[in-house]
Amino acid sequence: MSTVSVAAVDLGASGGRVIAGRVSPDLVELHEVSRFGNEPVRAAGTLYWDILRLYAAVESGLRDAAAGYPLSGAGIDSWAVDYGLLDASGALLGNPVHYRDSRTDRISIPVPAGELYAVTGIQHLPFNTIYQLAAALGTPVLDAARTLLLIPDLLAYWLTGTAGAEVTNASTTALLDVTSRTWATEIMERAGISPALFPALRQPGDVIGPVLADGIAGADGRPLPLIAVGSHDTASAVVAVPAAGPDFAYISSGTWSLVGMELPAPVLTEASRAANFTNEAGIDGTIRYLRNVSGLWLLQECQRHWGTAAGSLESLLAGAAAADPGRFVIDADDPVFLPPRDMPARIVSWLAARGQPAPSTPAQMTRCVLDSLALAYRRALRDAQELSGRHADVVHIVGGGSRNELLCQLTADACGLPVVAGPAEATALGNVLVQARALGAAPGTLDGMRALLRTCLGLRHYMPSASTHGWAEVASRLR
Ligand code: LFR
Repeated sequence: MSTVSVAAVDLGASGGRVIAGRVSPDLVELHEVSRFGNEPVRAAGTLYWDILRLYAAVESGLRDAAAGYPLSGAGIDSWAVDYGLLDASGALLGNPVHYRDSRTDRISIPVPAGELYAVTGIQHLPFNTIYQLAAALGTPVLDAARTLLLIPDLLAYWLTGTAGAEVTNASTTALLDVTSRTWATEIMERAGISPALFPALRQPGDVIGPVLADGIAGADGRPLPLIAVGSHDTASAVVAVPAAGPDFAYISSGTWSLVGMELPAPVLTEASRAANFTNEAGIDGTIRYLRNVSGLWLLQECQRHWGTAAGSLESLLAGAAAADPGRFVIDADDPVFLPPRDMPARIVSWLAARGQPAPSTPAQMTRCVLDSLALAYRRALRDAQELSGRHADVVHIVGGGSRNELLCQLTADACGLPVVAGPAEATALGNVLVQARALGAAPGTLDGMRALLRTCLGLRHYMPSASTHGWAEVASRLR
């Protein structure tokens, strides 16, 4: 194995980055090349992604990466479910709509939930692609559409001219058969969605094509291959969970918390559907068996509402650490917390509707959010183990939330399990490693890639503290 440099484009709901990664047999290093915002735009009542602005930032970040590093590949990951539609000439039909837009409120499809789950294994989230398309049925835009591309695939199309659908992200549409890992055309037809919209599937590690944009070349001026990675950001993050054995659970902690386990096969039982667990396609045929918990979004939206007056994140967390534990808890999974705007008021009214007192300071509110998240993790991890029949003896927290020491400790306490925190850069690391593996510079198996990460990452460990029994009482308040 030699040393390679690759560029990882990682787009999240609030910002994106281009990162250069260098991988050798005993080292993985990341260097941030550029960082940019991702501000959705509301126009005439619809919430859109500003996709051309994002594309411009991706192109310019890749240009800088190519100028600074001898690149052998580039790969793109982003949030899931959202898409752009192309007309017969390949032109984009309108801006992609944001998954937090209200157009999918109260949308239903003519496929019974049990049948949909048995085929796709996807939990019910109102914004799944299948519901977004159901909401768009009969609109001129959908009528004119000939190709649907999920966000990373759309950017890849603009960079290379090649259309395709990377399978880990395709699984989040609820239009993929999770058992055969092929498009679920029968489900599409029953939902009134044309199967012709969906391009051929590609696998992580496949070369999509050379980047055609000016000024983006590989080492020595050679064409730069764009390589498919786990293009769903969560799939890339799970690659970089530095687990040493099979008995682990993970929390990919960012705007969302994705809480679950890695399984060899999907769990498609009625009990699993009722518990709203998802079976997303992972790397190397694995299943990401998890539940979406409304992660640090709750706190980010509170902070957006408070503005700078409430102080920095550090001061809020210090205040939260000193606040009374377990005093205020909400059900972080309640869909009322999905849309943007005035989160503190929504939390207060959620508690008031249940006759419970509400936090009155930002520090108390922050504690309420963190306690509620820890409680939701406890619930999800218990359910995941019970429904899958597998056992976890450690919880890995990866992503930006792994830096939040209070949340890590509360998670250890609430779950009664040791927590290993890090890497915070899991998504970029997973993106980089899957490219490096395709180029022959990283270990060939998930276990091997994780072992490599363990040798070069500083991880933090949290043990459950003696007071974990208090969580049963806190949990009982939500029933
Ligand atoms: C996390 C994530 C989740 C997905 C949500 C919406 O960034 O990709 O996995 O459910 O965003 O796409």
